[in-house]
Amino acid sequence: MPEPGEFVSLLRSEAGYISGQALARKAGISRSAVWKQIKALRRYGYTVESRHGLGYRLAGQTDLPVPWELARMLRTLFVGKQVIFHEIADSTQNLAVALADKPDSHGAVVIAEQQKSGRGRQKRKWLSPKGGVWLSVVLKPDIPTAKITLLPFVAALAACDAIKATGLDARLKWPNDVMISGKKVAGILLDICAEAEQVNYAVIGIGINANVDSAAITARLEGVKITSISDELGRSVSRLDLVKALLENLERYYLEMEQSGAVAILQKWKKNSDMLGRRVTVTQNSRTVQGVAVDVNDDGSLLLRTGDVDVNVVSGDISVRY
Ligand code: BT5
Repeated sequence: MPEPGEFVSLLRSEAGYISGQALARKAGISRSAVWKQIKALRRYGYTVESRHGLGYRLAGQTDLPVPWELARMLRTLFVGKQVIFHEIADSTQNLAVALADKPDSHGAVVIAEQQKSGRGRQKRKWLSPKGGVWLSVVLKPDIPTAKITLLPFVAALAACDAIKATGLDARLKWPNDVMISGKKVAGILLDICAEAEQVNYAVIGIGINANVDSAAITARLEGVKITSISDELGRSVSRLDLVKALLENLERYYLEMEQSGAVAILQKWKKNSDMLGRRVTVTQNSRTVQGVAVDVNDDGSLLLRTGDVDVNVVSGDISVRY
């Protein structure tokens, strides 16, 4: 049985209709197997027209980030050379962590159309209905363990750029949320396996509310302001184009971090953020601290001015007063 990617390229190579018989011959499969392949392509989001007496014609592309389409489109050196796609998964993060132990998994990407148990930071839940972009990337960075805190900044910057390419004004909020008009549109998660000096692997999880109904998500969360690309634009975007941009940006910023270090990445991060200089409330577990967000230090921690005292905040959630 040919892979869906091989079958779709057979259809794509035809200018017009191709008969079921000719398709069966070219693919080396039976007529009923052709029908199964057509049904599978439609499930993956392709429009395949069928006309009595003429056969089949590929009339519309998929918008799903399936591996064979990404393989045609991605201009990267290592990110996304291996892509695993699931229509439904518990969490792409868990699947990618399992993959990370394998050799040659540097740059491997696990994508799900829907997640049943998407994870946020600190064991929080990440709601992941159909329509979103939910993916995890395995990275084996050649950087000291102390610098690993920069990876989420690299990923947030990549997501922010990809969302901006759809025409929206996306901004970054410390530590690594992507926001539109003060509402969260994307989040980043980092899992690492490291020794004192050396990182064995890192898995970066990226969740983007692409074509999801943010009201339906908000209804299941308390007091969290969220949005989606489709709600902001008033139309759907291609998840395939979004993932292509995201992975290409991720590789570009990752290489920049390896070559030029923290400062260049953090400078770009700060340029895309509008929270520096503003009053913020930091929540760490049940403790809250208020102050002015003065800067992001070279290790990624937040420099917070409370009265006359400057403190470094390493982790936490912040709300910004605009
Ligand atoms: C994050 O956590 O923002 C990290 C999210 C990472 C998700 C990706 S999807 C692919 C990969 N596989 C996974 O299983 N996870 C990663 P945090 O900052 O802790 O935010 C979590 C909080 O955001 C939750 O407690 C909710 O309040 C809120 N939330 C849940 N689902 C959301 C959604 N779809 N959009 C916006 N906010 C959401």
